[in-house]
Order: sequence, then structure tokens, then C-alpha cells
Amino acid sequence: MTPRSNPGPRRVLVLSAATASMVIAAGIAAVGTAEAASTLGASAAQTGRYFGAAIAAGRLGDSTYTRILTTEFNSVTPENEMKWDATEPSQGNFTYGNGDRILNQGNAMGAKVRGHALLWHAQQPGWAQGMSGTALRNAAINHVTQVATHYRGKIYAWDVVNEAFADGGGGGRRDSNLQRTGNDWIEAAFRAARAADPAAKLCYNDYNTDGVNAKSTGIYNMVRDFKSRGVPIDCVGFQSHLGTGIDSTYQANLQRFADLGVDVQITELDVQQGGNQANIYSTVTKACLAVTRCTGITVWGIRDTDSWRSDNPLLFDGSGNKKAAYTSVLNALNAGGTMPPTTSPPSSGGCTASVSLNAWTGGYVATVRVTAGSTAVNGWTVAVSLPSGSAVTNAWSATNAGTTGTVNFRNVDYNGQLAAGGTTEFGFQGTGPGPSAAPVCRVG
Ligand code: G2I
Repeated sequence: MTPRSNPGPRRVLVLSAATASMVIAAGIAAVGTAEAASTLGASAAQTGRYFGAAIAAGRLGDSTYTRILTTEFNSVTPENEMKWDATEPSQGNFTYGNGDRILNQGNAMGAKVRGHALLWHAQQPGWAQGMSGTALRNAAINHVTQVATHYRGKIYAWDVVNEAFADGGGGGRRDSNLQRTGNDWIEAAFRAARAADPAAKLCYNDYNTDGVNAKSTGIYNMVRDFKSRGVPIDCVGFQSHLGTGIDSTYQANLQRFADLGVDVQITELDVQQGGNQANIYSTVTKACLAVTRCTGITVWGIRDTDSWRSDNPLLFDGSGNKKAAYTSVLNALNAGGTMPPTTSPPSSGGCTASVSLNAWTGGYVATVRVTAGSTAVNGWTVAVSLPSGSAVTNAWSATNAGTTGTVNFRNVDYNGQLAAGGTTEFGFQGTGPGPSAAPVCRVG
């Protein structure tokens, strides 16, 4: 779908108009600036997106760090705490202390939590590094199952497999102990993750995929193959560790993946300082905003001094001051963009649901589309998780059980039966913030 044909900008206009009238009602004169949110998370949320940061459990005691984190970001990714070496230091012995610290921090902020990363050739515990063949495959799949089960229902998107493709011109897989267990190790990991946590979006994540190139095309071909064979994949992460330039096909590359029917996310953004840092940040932000299925951006750290890189690649300097790159990102976010649909992954095979939102300060109207899977549906229920402070006031074309927290919407008489692939819509109105998580549809 092209941005031109997408109804998103119209919804943005509705949002803006309503926001402006609320501001007038409150007697604030500066109506002209009413649309501009003043933090990264709030401005990304205006188009239904998140703006996140990779964070480290060991830094949460740093008050400057935590102040910026809680003010600016509405998504978090553990920089190291959910990796294999951290969560299963000896085989079968799972340690979730630091991972849980990141999860709790994200929950306390009302932020999305991205899980990173279930399987990767790097940061494996020593015991796994020494394994091969069936023993390694079984250990890897068990790892996916155990960790995804521990975090079941709490993770927005998992990087199920990280960096499995080779650099250079071949477009093929990277050699690793995991790859040597058989080419199907990636799909086995995705299937195990889906079984363990049906609500999480499942991503493949990689770097040097910042344009249409041999490596990104290799990944593109894998995703296309997965989609055609029903391997459960919902999203592709583009790490975007960038230097002093950006490929002219950056946006087109995101778009071609989105056109395969997966979400795309910028997952580890950082950009070398010097040269065009602010411009490159802004180009990446605009590219995401222009691609309907680009659901959010994560920067890989908060201050330059928190970064794994030494070339000051982040949005805040070592003292926590906003850099020019910060302003360029905020301005790009506030300029608006297409509105992504929030669609639940097809977990049960029975039905899926997506929600689109008209939101204003203090309230919203949500329209939910219910789509049957490959078989006809006789009765459906859609669970919508509302953030704290949100309450349903009325619903149409469905009946709701409860008004806060997770609200179940059940079909009414005339719209419970859907043919295979058929769709219907219902809606509800609420006070407070609208739903930001994908609704979950089940048959019955
Ligand atoms: O390398 C940058 C990123 C590339 N994509 C995947 C990401 O997971 C990766 O993150 C980095 C972390 O930012 C680093 O913090 O991954 C590195 C490991 O490959 C992390 O570095 C490790 C150090 O190598 C360890 O010595 C250290 O114990 O961080 C660990 C925890 O501080």
C-alpha cells in the first residue's frame, strides 16, 4: 500500500484537529504548536509508533540516565540481559534477574519491551559454544522455548534469530555452530518461539541491511520463503549501525520487506558523529514514518558514553544534553507520517484482529477489523489490552466484557460467522489513552 492510498494521514489530521480543540478548551494560546510533542516517545506515538532505547540493567541506578529514559522513550530493549549467555549460563539453569529488571523498568514506564535475542552466533554461553549437531539443536530450541515461555505475554517483539546472514556479496548464511546444525535451524527457532509465546511478534534481526544489497536480499528471500510456507515470522529488524553516509535505497529496502507482509522495525540505530549525524538520523526517522508497517525505532543506548561505540553515535552527549541529532529526530517525528496498523500475529490460525485509532487528548475511537484465517469462523472474541487510565465507554457491533485492563469483545448475532478469509469490523469508544498493543483474536 502506498502512503498516498493509506488512510493514515487523514487520521493524523483528525488527531491534530481534536488536539487543537482540546488545547483551545484549556485556554492555552499557543494552538499553533499544539501538534508538536516534546519527547521522542510522545511524538512517535502520534503516528502509532514507539521510540525506544537499548538499556542496561547496570545503569538504572544512574539518575541522569533514568531521567532521560523515563522522559523520552516508550520502548526498551535489553542491551545484553536477555541474551543466551545471560539467561542460561549453564545448561538448563536459567537466570532471569537482569532480564526481569529490564522488563520491570519497561512495565513501570508503560513502555513496550523488545526481547533481544533468543539465538545468535555471538554471546553464547561457553557450554553451547562447545556443542554441535543434534545436541546443540536441541539445546537451542529448548533455550528458545524456556526463555520465550518465561516472558510469555510480556514481550512486544522478540528478535528470535540475530545476525544469521553473512557479510560480503554472497547473500548467504553466516557459518556458525547453529548454522552447522542444518539450514532449517532458523525456522525451527521461529516455530518454537510462536508455540511458547503466541502474542509476541517474532522478528529476524540483522545489520548491514541498510539498503537493497546482497545481504538484505538474502534475508528478503528467506522471509518470502517463510511467508509462503507458513513459517511464523512477523517482523524484520534493521539494526542500522550507521557511519557517515546512508544508502539511497534505505527506505525502499524497508518497503520491500513490508510488502512481503511483515512489520519492519529500526532496532539498534546509532550513527557516527561528525559529517552528517543529524541528517542521517532524520533520514532514518522519515523513512520509518513513510513506511506504513515500520512500527518503531530503537536507538542502541541513551548517552554517547553508554554506547558500545566510541564515535559518539547517540542522541544525548555524555552529560545527558540533547544533541543536534536529537532535535532532528524530534522534528522529523513531529512532522508526522503514515499510521501503521497494529495487527496481532496469526497465532491460533483461527482469526486475526487489527485496530486503527482516532485519538485525542483524553479519549479515542477504535475500529477493530477481524479477519478469519484459512477456515470459516463461527463466533469470535477479540481481547484488547488497554493501558492504565484507559476505559471503554461504549462499543458497537460487538459486546464487551469489562471496561478496563484486558477487555474481551465478542461478536453480536449478525457478524459472528465469517467465511475463510472473510472480515468484519466493530468499534468502541474510550476515555484516556487508546490501546497500543495488538489485539488478540480467538475463535469462539
Ligand atoms: O555489537 C553491537 C550490537 C550488534 N547487534 C546485536 C547487539 O546485541 C550488539 O550489542 C552489543 C552490546 O551493545 C554490547 O554491550 O553486543 C555486544 C556483544 O557482542 C555487547 O558487548 C558486551 C561485551 O563484549 C562484553 O565483554 C560485556 O561483558 O557487553 C557485555 C556486557 O557489558
